Amino acid sequence: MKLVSIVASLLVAISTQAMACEDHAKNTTAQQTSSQAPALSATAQLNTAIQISQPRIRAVAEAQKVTGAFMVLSNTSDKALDLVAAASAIANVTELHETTMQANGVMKMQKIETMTIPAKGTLALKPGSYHIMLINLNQTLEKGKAYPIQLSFSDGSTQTVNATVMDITH
Ligand SMILES: [Cu+2]
Repeated sequence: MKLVSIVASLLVAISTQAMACEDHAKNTTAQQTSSQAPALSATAQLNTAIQISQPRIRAVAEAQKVTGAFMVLSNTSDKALDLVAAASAIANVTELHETTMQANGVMKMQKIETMTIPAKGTLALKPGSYHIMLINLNQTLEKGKAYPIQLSFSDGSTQTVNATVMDITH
């Protein structure tokens, strides 16, 4: 009788442990999935009116310490929103810039404080237009690799987007 009860309690102990392990495994999987989601797509983030697509950084020669980042910002809300700041650990200075054509036909780039994404509209950051300037790069950017850029918007929201380094010709 005694032996039977010992075996029975052992079995209970073993099965409890097995269940605990299974639960743990499930939790770990769930945590990994949720922590990976933002890295895969900036648009997966909740509570934001801005969706970001095609984030990219212009590949530059190692000696060049300045480059530009480009992307498309889509505003899903019915109010215009501004991009008010950008930051990245790969550059000592990150600025919002606009390139415009001067009256004399010369392209000129200047720092701007904000860029507006119209209500229910998009703003394309692209060469020869709006862009994010990464100044004093503090590391060599590897082609094909993605680097995080933090964006702050006028509604107080922020998003981190992973921009891939690639050849950008136009
Ligand atoms: Cu610039």
